[in-house]
Amino acid sequence: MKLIKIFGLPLAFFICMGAVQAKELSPRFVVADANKDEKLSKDEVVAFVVNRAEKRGEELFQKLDANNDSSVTKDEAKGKKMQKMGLINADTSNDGKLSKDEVVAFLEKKAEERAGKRFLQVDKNADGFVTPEEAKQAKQKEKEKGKEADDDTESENEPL
Ligand SMILES: [Ca+2]
Ligand SMILES: [Ca+2]
Ligand SMILES: [Ca+2]
Repeated sequence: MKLIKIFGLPLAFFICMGAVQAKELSPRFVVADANKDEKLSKDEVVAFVVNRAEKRGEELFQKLDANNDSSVTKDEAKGKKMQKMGLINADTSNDGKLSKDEVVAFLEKKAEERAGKRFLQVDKNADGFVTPEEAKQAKQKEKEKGKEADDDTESENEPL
């Protein structure tokens, strides 16, 4: 009997914790919040989007590299989407081809810039942290405006 009492309490405790955690945090917010203080610092946001951009860059590169020779020529990168993303500018070595590193670096840089700008917009009280409430407000505002993300692949990187 004593044993049941001892183990009964922690169980109730965990159930309570579960209820607390059911607060509305988007899954991305939770992942991005590296130190789990339920606020996002700019560093956390940037780290999150850069990490995603890296994965996305690798996938994108594989898709673009039609003949699998580990470089993407201008022909291979000619699609509309590439132009929209400005990927042609990713050729930092100026050899007319894109390497995987160039594609990844390009997407990372873009993601970082975007995240920095967006962070300033979302952090309404400018205390350097985005709270779940601030993130929610920003989302709602966008919904009201009926604003569609201009690039679907970019919006999916947004933790805010
Ligand atoms: Ca945090
Ligand atoms: Ca190049
Ligand atoms: Ca804030």
